[in-house]
Amino acid sequence: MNISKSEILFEESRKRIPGGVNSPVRAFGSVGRTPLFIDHAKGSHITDVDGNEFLDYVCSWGPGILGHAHPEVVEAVQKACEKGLTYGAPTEKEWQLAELICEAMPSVEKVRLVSSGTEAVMSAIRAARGYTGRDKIIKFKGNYHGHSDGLLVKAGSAALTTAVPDSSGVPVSYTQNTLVALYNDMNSVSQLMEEYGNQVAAIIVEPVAANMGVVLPKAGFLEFLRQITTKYGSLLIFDEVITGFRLGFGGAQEYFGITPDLTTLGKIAGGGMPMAAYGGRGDIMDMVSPVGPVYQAGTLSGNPIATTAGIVTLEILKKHPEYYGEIERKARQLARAFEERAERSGEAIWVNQIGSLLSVFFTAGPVEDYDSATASDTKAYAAYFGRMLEQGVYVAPSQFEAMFVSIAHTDSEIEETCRVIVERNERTE
Ligand code: KE4
Repeated sequence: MNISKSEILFEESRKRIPGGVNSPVRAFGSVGRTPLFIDHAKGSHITDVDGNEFLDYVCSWGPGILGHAHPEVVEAVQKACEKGLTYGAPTEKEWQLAELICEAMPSVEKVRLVSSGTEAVMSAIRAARGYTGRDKIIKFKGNYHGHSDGLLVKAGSAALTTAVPDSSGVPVSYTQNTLVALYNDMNSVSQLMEEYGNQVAAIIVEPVAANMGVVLPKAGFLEFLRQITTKYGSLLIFDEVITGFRLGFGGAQEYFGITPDLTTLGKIAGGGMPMAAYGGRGDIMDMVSPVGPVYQAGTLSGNPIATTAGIVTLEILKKHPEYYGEIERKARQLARAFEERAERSGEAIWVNQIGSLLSVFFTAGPVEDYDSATASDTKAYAAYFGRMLEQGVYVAPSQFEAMFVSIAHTDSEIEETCRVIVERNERTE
């Protein structure tokens, strides 16, 4: 049997890159297959180095809300490149993007641009600690906030599938100030706050969890976090790296009507380029250097090419609020297809969907937290993943990620995907 170019590249790249990938989930480890090396992508499609084309529901883990290589974004980036790639000096574009972000999310009075979600979260937590003078933070089991040392404690996302609950190489002392509560479990938060509340700088939460698969906040949960942080003088940080500009132009904070003290953004905010941000109340952000004593810096922060991609992407989304209803409708169609599959096949399937975000879990459910999410049958997920791939549909290679719909996914492509979902392959019975 002839070997695919992806297999050859995977073999070669593993000699030079750990696992042959630059981010663990891309290695297809939890679905037991050779990762596809991608050659190009356009609109709703992604094409691997062997010329196989797929309908893409990974969308680069969220940035691709406009579809791949949106012509307006590409043209603007090409033009920007002709003016130089990076100056290491302030530019008008950084201010324009900051204005767009602050306009979209009024809780963000000031914002600092950085280059990754990890950096945004790490910096937001430092700002929260600097502002409150407190050391402890509370995060939630199954929430993933990037790979900064203090947060790799029962992280979600790839750490879940690689069954390594905490990363090695992180000194215990770096995580002593990280307390872990249970998502959607108010009591677990109350207990921690009763004991440590006056030491807690911030509670950080994914307002919609998307790194244990998509798990929605229960009614009142986010309001509760807002109240209890205010009560103890702690800050509330919404990690909107996924939900920002995804659930709506104003993100989860607009969707649920909750005002966090700090917000972290990434993915869509950079239009697919390495661009992320943290921001919030002006009095907190004024703690950040060079205004205040909280140091944070970055060579490529606010990079003119990345800010160009972010500005054009956000301006398109701002001009087309109707896009959000459209991609939500399509995500709901996909969710219904999974439910129909369960009715037909008797499989244990649970679907969580909100806006254009959804996850199918191979478990009876309900999936409302880390324990119910991790009760899923990851072998059944791997079989589902393989079947979808064989039918030309590229979904997340891990049970604990999200499925993303873009404005480039046409109605007929959604219908085709629903057909593939429902008519599961008998071989996987
Ligand atoms: P990055 O450092 O990967 O840009 O962002 C970290 C991050 C922070 N907060 C949330 C809520 C996130 O989902 C992420 C990153 N998301 C994963 C997907 N689950 C990125 C994909 C990957 O790790 O390769």
